[in-house]
Amino acid sequence: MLHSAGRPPYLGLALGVLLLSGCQAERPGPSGAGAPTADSDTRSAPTSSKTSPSPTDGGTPSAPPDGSRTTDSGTQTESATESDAATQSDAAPTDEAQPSGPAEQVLATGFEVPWGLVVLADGTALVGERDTGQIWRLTADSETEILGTVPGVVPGGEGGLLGLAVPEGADDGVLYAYATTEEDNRVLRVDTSGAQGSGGDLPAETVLDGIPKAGYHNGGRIGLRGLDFLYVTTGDASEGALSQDPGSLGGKILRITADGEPAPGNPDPDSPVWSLGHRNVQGLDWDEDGRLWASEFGQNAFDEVNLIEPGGNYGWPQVEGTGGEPDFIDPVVTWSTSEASPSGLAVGADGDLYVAALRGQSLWRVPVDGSGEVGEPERLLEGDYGRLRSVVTDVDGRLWVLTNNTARGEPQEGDDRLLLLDPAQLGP
Ligand SMILES: [Ca+2]
Repeated sequence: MLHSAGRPPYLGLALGVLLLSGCQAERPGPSGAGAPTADSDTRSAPTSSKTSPSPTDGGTPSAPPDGSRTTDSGTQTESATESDAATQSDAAPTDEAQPSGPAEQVLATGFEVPWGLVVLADGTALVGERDTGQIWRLTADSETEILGTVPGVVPGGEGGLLGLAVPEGADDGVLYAYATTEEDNRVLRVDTSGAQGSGGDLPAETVLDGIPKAGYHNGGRIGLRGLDFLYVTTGDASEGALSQDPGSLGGKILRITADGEPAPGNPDPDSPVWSLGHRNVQGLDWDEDGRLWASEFGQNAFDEVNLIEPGGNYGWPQVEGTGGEPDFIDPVVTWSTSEASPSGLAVGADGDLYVAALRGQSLWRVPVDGSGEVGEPERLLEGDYGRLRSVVTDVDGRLWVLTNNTARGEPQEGDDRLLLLDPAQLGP
């Protein structure tokens, strides 16, 4: 189990490792010492690390969004309105900014386009890399190793190895993965029980296939409730009409059994569709009362957080943001796309929502009261770590966050990183 008081033991081991890795002149590729058994991989493992305590002015929240929105030109992809010129290159990195206060620790550095993140009850983290299809394991005692590779992943655009999920309480090496393949997006069940850290292909079987894929809007998050049902977020694959088509798996939140069948209790018992009218959902989590919250990329103007109801229609492509139309369910939170572009979402131990923003380069905290009413979002870590991809709450209520600067944006030395945050210490 994780230590509920004080830092976990591995944090103390890591400072020197970061300093060593900071001297290296080249990337890409995870650097470092901590590791490895990655003998079949030319890269070394991501480095377990910890930043030096050099607080900056980062983390001071800016004003929450108000009613005056700016509208960007162009369709929003995960970063379409950013400069994509700064995609990952072999060039030496610029000086690394190391924003870190007592509320934050950098657990590992050097991931290449990380996306999926699972934190197990024993403090082990699994991190999937979108384009390599590799899964890294960071153990609670600071060991970082490559677990293996999900077979059949065909990265392209925003597609690749995306969300990961492990059934609560399972101890048999079952890992669910959302992956873009040659034909489609699909949910795979990966067997990690025999993984020896060799980096080779992991055994995998298809749970659900036929989810539309495209360069943009692949969705990709998997949520699990207990051991039984998988909730899968999909995107419209750049074809908005799919979102309103109940026969398409695109632009939906799906609810399926471990065998890929429509889960008992679905609105249409013969369909895996749980909710529809989504553009590109990449974050979801449940609160203590069982409410399902999901984050969604908007197009030009409004990103969304939605409270998901079974059978609910969330409006895309007819409505972006708040439309007030009776047939559609309006979001409970909207941001301008420049403020957010929200990928991962986690419900914190405090019941608030934490949303990892790519373009907004922030962690947004959305207060939620006991009745499910949301308050004004609060912007945390603005710009401190660049683009943020994923956020997970662990059993001790801490937040684990993956950055996303090696795919787009402006990678700094050490990117991409796995962060550990104490939400109680974040903010003003
Ligand atoms: Ca909507």
